[in-house]
Amino acid sequence: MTTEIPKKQMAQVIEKTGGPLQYKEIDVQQPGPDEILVNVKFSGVCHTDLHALKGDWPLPTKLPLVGGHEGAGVVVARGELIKDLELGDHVGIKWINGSCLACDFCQQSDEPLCAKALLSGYTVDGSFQQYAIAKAAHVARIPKDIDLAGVAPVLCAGITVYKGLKESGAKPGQTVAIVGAGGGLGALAQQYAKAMGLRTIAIDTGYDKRKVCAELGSSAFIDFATSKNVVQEVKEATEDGLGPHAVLLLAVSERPFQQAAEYVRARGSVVCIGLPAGAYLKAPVFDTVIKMITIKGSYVGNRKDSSEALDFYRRGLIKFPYKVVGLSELQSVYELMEKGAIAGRYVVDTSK
Ligand code: 8ID
Ligand code: ZN
Ligand code: ZN
Repeated sequence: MTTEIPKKQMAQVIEKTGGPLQYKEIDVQQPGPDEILVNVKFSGVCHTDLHALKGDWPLPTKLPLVGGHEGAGVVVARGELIKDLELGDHVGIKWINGSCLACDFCQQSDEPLCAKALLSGYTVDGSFQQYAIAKAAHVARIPKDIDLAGVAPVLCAGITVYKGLKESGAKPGQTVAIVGAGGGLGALAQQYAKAMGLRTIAIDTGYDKRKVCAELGSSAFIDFATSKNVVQEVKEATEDGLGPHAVLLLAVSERPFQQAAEYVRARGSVVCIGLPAGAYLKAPVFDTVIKMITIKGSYVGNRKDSSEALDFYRRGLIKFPYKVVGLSELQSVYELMEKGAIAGRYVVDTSK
């Protein structure tokens, strides 16, 4: 069952780790029995895509690789087993492209922990191409009244920070410190937190990010590059001076991972989400014990987290700054990202 699908398409291809990226014509693949072919319209650019290009993590990527895992598009072909998706339906390609659905983790809806999980734009080709393959069971179902460019960053950044906020245990009225607040995940985190009734303190650097964070609703902005004492300033930014109830670590540098335990409130939680290359966590044992701090990791979200995160967006609760550029310009987006010069998210339009 197919509509008219070209044999060739444009894609951004990584031939070898470290790059360069090659914008070129490649074949359009055919979906297997449990897969769909998605005509990707827009794809968000996550810092994970840059980590994949640079080979930052102790997990090899497939090569050659088409990156991208925030792909929003339209179903144009489906495998013979697929009954619950129609041609023309809008779907989202997420980081978790597929999982076994049978292992101990999958049975408990912890699909990201599945040892056989397929990762879009990492172990399988992702959304920086016009036609991408995804397992039908895992694609996000996107209602047709949602704009595809704006929802693209929700498909990784949105789901991830929404899950991270849930994992933090912070309750309505409490305060969460968002570290890396001016970046893609950070911008969305402030909006999800607000929608969940939480207060936020933003930590990042520079005028643009300060401005963006104020617009997104954070009550304070701490500039990590100019602050004389980040720990003290974060504590002082909470109403009673006792520090935030939770910390979401979204930064792509190690330093804040060594700092958060010092300013989180007693009984509070530190949630690690950012994945700086080769980084280690550090916390004083004494403070961790006598403050009863929880330190944990949080990794994307399951299918239910995904549909909930999409629903927040659909209800108009999640607004964040994003810029749309052509897929052909991906390299220049990475250059800005490397410099930390992106406030919010870039989204690529695969038709340009
Ligand atoms: O499931 C997961 N755990 C998951 C999902 C998606 C993404 C993890 N990630 C990871 C990415 O791989 C990346 O390592 O989250 C990290 C953030 O992704 P992003 O938001 O897409 O990156 P960005 O837009 O470049 O934002 C990073 C921000 O961190 C700030 C930068 O200024 C930038 O705004 N930052 C840095 I670098 N050092 C900082 C510091 N010391 C800092 N902010 C505060 N304090
Ligand atoms: Zn991502
Ligand atoms: Zn599994």
